[in-house]
Amino acid sequence: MNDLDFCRKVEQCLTADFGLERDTARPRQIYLATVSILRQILLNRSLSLEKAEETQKKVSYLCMEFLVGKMLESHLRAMGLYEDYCVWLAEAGQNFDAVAAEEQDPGIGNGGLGRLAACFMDSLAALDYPAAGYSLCYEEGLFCQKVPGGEQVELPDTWLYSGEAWLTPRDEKTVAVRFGGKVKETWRQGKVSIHYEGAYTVLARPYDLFIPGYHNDAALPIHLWRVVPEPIRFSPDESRRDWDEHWREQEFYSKISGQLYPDDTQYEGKKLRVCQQYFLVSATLQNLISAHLSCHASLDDFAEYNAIHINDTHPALAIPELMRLLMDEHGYDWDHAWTITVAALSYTNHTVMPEALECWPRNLLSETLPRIVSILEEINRRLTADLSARLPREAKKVAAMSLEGDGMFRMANLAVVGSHTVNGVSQIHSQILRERVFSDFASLNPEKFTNVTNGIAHRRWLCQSNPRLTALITETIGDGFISNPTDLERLYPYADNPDFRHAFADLRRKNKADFSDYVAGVYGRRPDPDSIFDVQIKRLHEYKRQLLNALRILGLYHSLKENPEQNFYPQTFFFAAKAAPGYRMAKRILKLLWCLGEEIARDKAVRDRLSLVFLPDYNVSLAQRIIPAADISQQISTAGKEASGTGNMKLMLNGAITLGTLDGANVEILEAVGKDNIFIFGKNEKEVEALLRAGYDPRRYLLPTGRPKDAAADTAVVSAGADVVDRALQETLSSILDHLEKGIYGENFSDLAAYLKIGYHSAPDPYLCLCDYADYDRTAAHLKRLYADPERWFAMATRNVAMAGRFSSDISIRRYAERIWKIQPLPASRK
Ligand code: 26W
Repeated sequence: MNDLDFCRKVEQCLTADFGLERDTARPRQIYLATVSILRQILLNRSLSLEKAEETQKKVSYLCMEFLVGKMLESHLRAMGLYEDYCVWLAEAGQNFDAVAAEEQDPGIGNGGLGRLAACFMDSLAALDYPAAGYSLCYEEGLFCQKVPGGEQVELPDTWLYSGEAWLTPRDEKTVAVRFGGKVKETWRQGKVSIHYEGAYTVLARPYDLFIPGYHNDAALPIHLWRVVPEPIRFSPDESRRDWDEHWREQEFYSKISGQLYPDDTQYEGKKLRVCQQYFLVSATLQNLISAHLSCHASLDDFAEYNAIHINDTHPALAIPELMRLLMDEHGYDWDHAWTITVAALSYTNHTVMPEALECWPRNLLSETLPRIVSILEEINRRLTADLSARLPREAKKVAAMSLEGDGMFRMANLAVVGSHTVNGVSQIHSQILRERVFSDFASLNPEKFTNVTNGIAHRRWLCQSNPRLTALITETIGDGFISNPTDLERLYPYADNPDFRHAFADLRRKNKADFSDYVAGVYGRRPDPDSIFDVQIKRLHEYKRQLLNALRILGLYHSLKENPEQNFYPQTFFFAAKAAPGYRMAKRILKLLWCLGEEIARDKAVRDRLSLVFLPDYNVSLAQRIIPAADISQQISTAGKEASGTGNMKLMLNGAITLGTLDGANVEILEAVGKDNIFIFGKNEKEVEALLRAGYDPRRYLLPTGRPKDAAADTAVVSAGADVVDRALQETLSSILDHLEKGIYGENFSDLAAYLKIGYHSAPDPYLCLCDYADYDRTAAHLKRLYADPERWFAMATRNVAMAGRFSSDISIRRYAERIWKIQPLPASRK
């Protein structure tokens, strides 16, 4: 379809669906009509893809989250319709931004994991691989965040108000998923047949969201499963039904696709989470099996045509569920079913934090998924028998590798055992998986473990969100990088070209002014675009150490108060972050950031040089606005804790300079740009481990209590493990902690001071804020001094952009396709 046809169709849709003309229609109706036509085009494309896929292996990417971001502009751009569509709107006196503003950012994801899944769909489509995403069609996404008075308030994210327009219900693909009840096994001639008594059946219907390829004919579906009520037919069975029980169950199971990550602190919440996970995997596998059988004689070759990818442990029940379907519904014996299952499945671990190594209580699984429990037990019986034979004198090791322990089923062990390949998401993270988290499995089966470093959709994170930089790059090296991201390396020599650097500096200044205007419009205060924009944007978590950043800002504040005449380049610190609703410490840190911002903003003596802006409701759209305006990218996690990070890549791609630890993909960014173009500080992963093992005592970094400040000699030096702690550092940190205790903007933060000093649950701050402070402060100060030399700064920025191509998700996806999924792009002949 050409662009004119497209615009004409939108016009026809406006008339047919709403009885409106393009010049009188409201933006919402134009938005709905445009999305409706885009959806029809993409549905048609994807149907032809389904046909092509019959003869080729495809990947199914299972993930509890897909943080796709707004789609109107990105889809129009990918489909080559954007420019003409804007002109067409303008001719009718309409404006693209007003139409685009009708789209809410769909918050159907938490953070890194969900955004990665969305970037991967973009690249799979751009590279024309046969693929589909699978997730749930949540009625509510992750909460919308408000922060009145610095307290996080969580409002429901009703993304479907504008998001529903993108969805195509695929009624014909509806399947049934069973929960609860009792399972009866009947054995006849060595074969088992399974009957369910009193199980509750939930219908799952996919609502498809399509992702177009970049300037090609691809349209990949993300199938979002939604609960639909089962039709009740009058039959003798129905008349015997216990209706009260039925309504109770219906109320519970109708919530399966209600909300992303419901609170699971209580039993009911845990049960709901398990049901969500099983609902996703059961519906998905049934869908894949029936698609396979529609064009193949049997499931013997299922794994030759299907690569099924488990993202984090959330969809790990795909392993026993595929076994169940193969054995109970399709008559396979155990060994054959197991061979098919392991050959089809692969698993990515996305974090080493304990919350992702999910464990489900045995009683909960037995009550909810009785047949799955019997399969898990059998997998485990065979696993532990095999391990005991191979490791005869290592009962402890075998117990640690078992799928069951302490009354829990361990999903991470299950995911490792039931997959042919396990990968981490950066070099250092994959190494930690091999050496620590899954070391016992890796020593038995080293070839199972590999690495694929994460990547980002550079077409969204550069071409779409930073049009000025994209224009400069295109003028300089052409537009080849849009399809071949490593072409950006041709920009490298321009780091030494003053004209290029000045043009870069100019456009950064404009991006900063635009962002300041946006902040002023939405939040009331206008940041100074001539100050350094120093950015930390990510989920709020102790290991990401927003607290360390806050401590340093307090340090700068004190120093400005004590020495107002100092030469201090104005600096604005931006934070944006959501805290998990039940995460008390994260909410306290958020409150500290907010209070500190307010206190500084009211201090006339410093506010022109130092400010802290907390931007509420961090989401993809806000990231797209702030990243092109960032000068400094803070990636300061405790080494060993951040699996990869992808914000670090997005900021680098836009020319921000990283201030970070040797963690996650920072390690590879350092490798790419060299140590003169990235600023690394702090303990490395091995040192962190050693220090925590030896016992970390944060009080070493503080003045001894009970001693007046000036009683000790100025030059006193205290040893803190391998560190040398001088008295000036102790004074700085003690006065920062005193300030927390005295209160900031009327709020007392003694709890945070105590956490840093003595910790809670009797363990001192495991994220080592005080320990890394001195090196952080030194490195940040050095980086800041460089900002005063724009020639040097924009040379570094240029090198960062030039070397960011290797972090495009196009590169990651090619690796997954070649090394793990063994899939090929669709042949050009399909068109
Ligand atoms: C509530 C349960 C839960 C637990 C873990 C929900 C979501 C998770 C995710 C696995 C956490 C996550 O998003 N991890 C991030 O994944 C990114 C993509 O691989 C990495 O870049 C980040 O480093 C990692 O924190």
